[in-house]
Formats: sequence, structure tokens, C-alpha cells
Amino acid sequence: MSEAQHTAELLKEWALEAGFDRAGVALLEPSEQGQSLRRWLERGEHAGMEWIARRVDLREQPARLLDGAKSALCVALQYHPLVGEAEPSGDLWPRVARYARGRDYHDVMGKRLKALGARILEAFPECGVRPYVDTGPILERELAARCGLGVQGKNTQLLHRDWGSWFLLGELLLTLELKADEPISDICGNCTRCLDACPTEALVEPYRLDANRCISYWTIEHRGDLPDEARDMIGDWVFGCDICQEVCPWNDRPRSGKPLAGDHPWLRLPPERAELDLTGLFQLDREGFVERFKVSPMKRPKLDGLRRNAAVVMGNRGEERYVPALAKALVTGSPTLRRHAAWALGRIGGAEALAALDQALLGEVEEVVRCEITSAVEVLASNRSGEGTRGPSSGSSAKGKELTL
Ligand code: B12
Ligand code: SF4
Ligand code: SF4
Repeated sequence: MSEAQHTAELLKEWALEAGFDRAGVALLEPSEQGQSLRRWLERGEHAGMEWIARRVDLREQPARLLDGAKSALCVALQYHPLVGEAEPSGDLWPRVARYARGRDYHDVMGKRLKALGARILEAFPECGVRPYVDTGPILERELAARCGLGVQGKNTQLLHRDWGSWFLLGELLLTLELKADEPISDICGNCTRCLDACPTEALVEPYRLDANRCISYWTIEHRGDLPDEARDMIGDWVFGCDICQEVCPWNDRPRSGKPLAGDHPWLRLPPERAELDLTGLFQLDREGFVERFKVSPMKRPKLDGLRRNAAVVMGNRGEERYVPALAKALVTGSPTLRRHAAWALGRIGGAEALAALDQALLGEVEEVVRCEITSAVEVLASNRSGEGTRGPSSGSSAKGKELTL
């Protein structure tokens, strides 16, 4: 065995000891996806994620991120299915993406990568080391695909015949000479289940996702008010979206026969969060939010963003039981929440919703909120007179619609 191969094997073993489920070694050669990344950006399919467009050169040439970088030790951490974990109940958690129910993987994987890096430095003091999880200018799926941690599926997620796609990625860039692992070949074949199941047609063609239509983008990444089309699209997803993974045959069951993510307590939904439902999100104050979500990926859109999503989901569900909470939010919430609460009340309808809207209009001073309330009242009035066409949606009503922002 060559020294490069011996060191690579040693480091992969240490990665497993550091708490990762799988590891592989990739050479830091220039990206082969640079052209299609640039086309994706030119088409504006990154939606509001301008930060992706700013660092394209580095994404194309990841070796430039660390002086003398030659290889990447790529790691994967499984997050589902959790052994012995029942699906959560209630009206909130089943519609929060699985990766986000427990602790924030950026922290968990970041700490483990740091510890792994320190161990490598101790053994190879001359080595340069740089950890990344998610937020660096790296095409992480491409890098991990190069060393066989999976292969990109038509839903753009990295997947593996033994492990499915419910895993997260991270990597250590290294200046060490290491023997690289081999990629694996395509496992999608003729399947198109993810493309067929995506309720918003965000997967515009195999391996191409338009974030302007992706529920995950709107509920996690988009800041501020949601345009009307996006409110339709998100259906009843409060944070993220798992549909294109749920339908993937490689996620049906662990093919390897080994338990997946059986010993990852950090992924479990903590009791202080489990008790929350949609209306509970409205009742949280800043302190309560920080207490419950400071170690969760759900802090990303902030309390206002989560409440915005919750209001839209209530409207899309069209259930009258949400009217009292929405009516209160319409008076006491932030301008963003008041706007989305008004929209949701217009969706749900009924005398109580209409009375709340009329009442709120009397005291509302923000012009955008007044407009939202007025149009919600108009929707209800036209519904009453039998002219209206709007009503509760499950998100799939967005299918086939043109998105105009
Ligand atoms: C931006 C981003 C998003 C955006 C855009 C998603 C996207 N598909 O790019 C949004 C907010 C929508 C998103 C959603 C999700 N994300 Co995300 N996201 C990222 C992030 C930060 C950057 C991805 C990126 O660079 N996209 C740019 C586009 C252009 O890349 P691409 O889709 O890979 O497109 C290339 C290929 O399709 C390729 N290509 C073109 N033609 C062909 C043909 C073939 C045959 C092949 C193989 C490839 C290929 O060329 C394209 C251009 O480079 C990465 C972390 C990272 N730094 O990599 C996490 C990451 C990809 N996300 C992750 C996760 C878990 C998710 C969600 C599942 C979360 C959720 N449940 O809501 C969803 C899944 C949505 C989906 N179907 O992809 C994980 C994926 C893990 C895995 N197993 O693959 C990552 C790696 C984070 C991590 N560190 O673990 N995400
Ligand atoms: S995450 Fe949801 S909306 Fe986005 S591509 Fe997958 S199924 Fe479609
Ligand atoms: S659902 Fe089918 S096409 Fe989509 S990623 Fe899975 S195997 Fe590939």
C-alpha cells in the first residue's frame, strides 16, 4: 500500500471515530459543473440567494480556498430514518423537513470536523486543514460524488443505493497527498418519481432545480414577505420540504440492512420543541424563541420568518380553528405577520374571519398591510357572492402556474 493510500485509509477511519457515518477522499481538482452552475445563475434559478453568485470562481476551483490544498476528506452524516423514532404528531412537526427537527447540523458536524482536524494536525503538523459544512463556497455534492459518497440524483440530491439520500455533507480541505476514492455510477435509471411528485414543478428537468419554485427556498432562505405565488406553492410546509426525497425508491428502506442514524440523539426532536404547534409559534416571544430554537436550523428565517410561514400554512389548510390565533396576530404581530395573517384569514373565510379583518382595518396604519386586508376582504366578499375562485390550497394548485415576481 502506498503512503498516500495508507494515510487516506487512516483518515477515513478517524472520520468514523469522530462520529461520521461515512467518509471518502476526493482530489481538489476544478469543478466539472462550473459551466452548468454559471448557466443556472444566468437563468436566475438561484432566486434570492445572491451569495451563490458572488463566489463562483471559488466554487469552480475549491483548491483556492486553502494554500497548497490537494485533497478533501468528505464526510456524510445520516439523519433519517432514526431507529425507534415515531413520526411526530401535531400540525407543525410533520411539515418541518427532517434534517431540521433536532439540533443544527452545522454545529454538530462543525465541532466534529474541528476535532478531526485537530487530530490530523497532531499527527501531521505540517498539514494545512480547513473545515466546511454547507456555508462555504463549495459544490459539496459534486465533491462528495467524486469520492463515491453517493451520486447526484435527478432531484439534485446526493444518493446511494445503500444509504438513500437522508444524509448531510461536510469536508476537510487538506494539503496532504492522499489516494482518492472512486465515484459510483448513476442509480436513477428511468425513474422520474421526484420530478413527478414535486408539487411546484421546481425540478424543471432532471438534475436542474429552479429555486424560484422550490418550497425549501421560500420557507428557509427567502427573507421578508412572500409573494402570492410562493404562498400557494408552500402548501402546508412550515420549514423546508422533503417530498422529492420521500418518494425516492432508494429511501424506501435501508438497503444495506444496517440501522441508519440509530445513535444520533442530536437529531431527536427535544421535548421543549415537540410540544409546539402552529399557533404556539405565534405565542412565542423573542426569549421563548431563542430558548427553543437557538440550537436548531430553524433559527435561520428568524421568528418573524417562521411565523410568516405558519400563517400561510394555516391559510392554505383553510381550517376555521386557526381564525382566533390569526385574528390576534393581525393586531399584535409585526407588519410581515399582519400581512400574512390577513391573507390567511381571507383564505379561510367565514363570518369570524371577516369581522377580524374589518376590525383590524380600522386601526391599521401600514399601507402594505391595509392593502392586504382590503384584498382579503374583497376575496371574501366575492366568494360570498359566488364569484370568487380562491379557496384553501394544498400547494399543488401551484403546479403549472407561471411564477411572476
Ligand atoms: C443553495 C442550497 C440549497 C438551495 C438550492 C438547492 C439546489 N439544488 O442547489 C435550496 C434552498 C432550494 C436547498 C434545498 C435543499 N437542500 Co440544500 N444546499 C444548498 C447549498 C448551500 C448549495 C448548493 C448549490 O451550490 N447549488 C447550486 C446548484 C447549481 O447545484 P446543483 O443542484 O448541484 O446543480 C448542479 C448539478 O445538477 C449539475 N448537473 C447538471 N446536469 C447534470 C447531469 C448529471 C447527470 C449530474 C450528475 C449533475 C448535473 O450541474 C449543476 C450546476 O453545477 C448546499 C451546500 C453546498 N455548499 O453545496 C446545500 C445542500 C445541497 N442542501 C442540502 C439539503 C439537505 C437540502 C434539502 C433536502 C433541505 C430540505 N429538506 O428542505 C433541500 C433539497 C432540495 C433539492 N431537491 O435539492 C444538503 C444535501 C445533502 C445530500 N444528500 O445531497 C447540502 C449538501 C447541505 C449539506 N452540507 O449537507 N438547498
Ligand atoms: S424540495 Fe420540495 S419543492 Fe423543492 S424540488 Fe423537492 S419536492 Fe420540489
Ligand atoms: S426519485 Fe428516482 S429519479 Fe428521483 S432521485 Fe430518486 S431514483 Fe433518481
